[in-house]
Amino acid sequence: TAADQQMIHHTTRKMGSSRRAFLTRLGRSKGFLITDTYSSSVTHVVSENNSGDEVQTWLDHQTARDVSSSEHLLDISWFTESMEAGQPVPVEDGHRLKVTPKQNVNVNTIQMKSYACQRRTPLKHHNSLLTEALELLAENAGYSENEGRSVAFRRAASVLKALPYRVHTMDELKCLPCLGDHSQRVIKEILEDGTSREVESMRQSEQFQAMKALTGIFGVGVRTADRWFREGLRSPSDLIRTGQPLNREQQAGVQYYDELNKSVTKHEADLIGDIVKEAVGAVLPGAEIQLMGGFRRGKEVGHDVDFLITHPEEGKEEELMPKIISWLAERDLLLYQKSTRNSYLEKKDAPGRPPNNMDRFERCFSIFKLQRPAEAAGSDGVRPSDQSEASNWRAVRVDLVVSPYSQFAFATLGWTGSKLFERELRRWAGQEKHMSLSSHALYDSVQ
Ligand code: 8GT
Ligand code: MN
Repeated sequence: TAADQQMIHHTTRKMGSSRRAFLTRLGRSKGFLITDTYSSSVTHVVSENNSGDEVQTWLDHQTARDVSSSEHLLDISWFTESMEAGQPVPVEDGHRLKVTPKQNVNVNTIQMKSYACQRRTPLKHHNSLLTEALELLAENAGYSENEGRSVAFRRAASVLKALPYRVHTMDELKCLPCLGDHSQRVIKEILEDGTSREVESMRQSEQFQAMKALTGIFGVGVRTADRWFREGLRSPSDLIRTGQPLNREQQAGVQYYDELNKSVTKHEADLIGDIVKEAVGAVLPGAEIQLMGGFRRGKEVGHDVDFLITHPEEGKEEELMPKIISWLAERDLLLYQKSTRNSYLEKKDAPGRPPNNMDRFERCFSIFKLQRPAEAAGSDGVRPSDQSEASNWRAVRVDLVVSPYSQFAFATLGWTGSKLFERELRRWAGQEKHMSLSSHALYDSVQ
């Protein structure tokens, strides 16, 4: 038998579906593992009456394909011989489909789905030079409160991330969705000159840098940053120097500015996870916690750490947050915290709907005081110069969210991100499926 071998019948117009079904049944009856859809664990791709190039092109367009995939591309003769033998016969040259060595891949036929949630978007991809430029434009559009433009640039970047190859010419982009004129102009510039003048001058501009610095303060949104910019302020130190009135959140943001702008590692996220687990376990045994956001997607660094907390017995999770916070505060683990109650529970004075993508869960925005490992904080060793004298801890932004068990699946989906992916998922649900998706539920909009 061939339990460790996987195959797929590559079907096109040339291998009809009934023939394919027959061969699949036959193979399976002999213990061959045959998949209905392509995945990166497939080892043998079998086709009938297709040229090697056709099969290769088809393979290149499979989003499940790893860059490192190397399957046998085989003619049906290998399959029929294997059927007769009752086991996979050794692959010989005669079985192999001939593939023309690639020079210029014919990429114009690529099938790129138009919603980000329908595609695989790997963290490591082939077009970072282009996507970084487009994401910078998105960031800048966000600073002028131009949400639509910002999302358009992010969508364009996301399409390029999904491409299984590096883009070399504009021709290769012809059939791709979501690439607006402006994005194309910038891509063209970078392909031709290696860099885009528009993007570079924006990156250097005083306004962009000031907005980045000011919105980089915890508790400061675009509107506030923009007002400060127009008043001539450029950085957190300008706020202190001129004695700007700051709310409690912003004060913490300015106080821990440098630390909060250093990325959080997965290791640090896990350490914080252990602390939160201990806190939750102490105040409500049986409660469950889950690491969310970028780390759940496999990122190695992030700007904060997100946790979702629930309890299998519906209702037990109510009022859990204040208890967790007291437990943490008593142990001097919090530098700042602000909780909001579950807004479904405050019927009387609650506003109609929370803004846009905010949900109604009980939530805590906090800054954790995370102990550094002993050697890093040691008094005699060499210390990183940017670390303050006596500090044996660092500040880390942490978001805690509590969800009732019945909504946990939706909350998990909604808090995994990325922001664009979530947005596209909701858009796809609404436009294509006529359903309404939130972090609380999925509704059929018609029924
Ligand atoms: P990071 O590495 O920069 O932290 O990246 P991230 O973890 O992907 O981003 P994040 O800003 O920490 O957001 C984590 C997830 O939570 C994202 O999917 C984002 O859409 C989601 N999120 C919020 N606020 C809210 C909210 O109020 N409701 C819901 N449902 N999701 C939210 O950031
Ligand atoms: Mn996050």
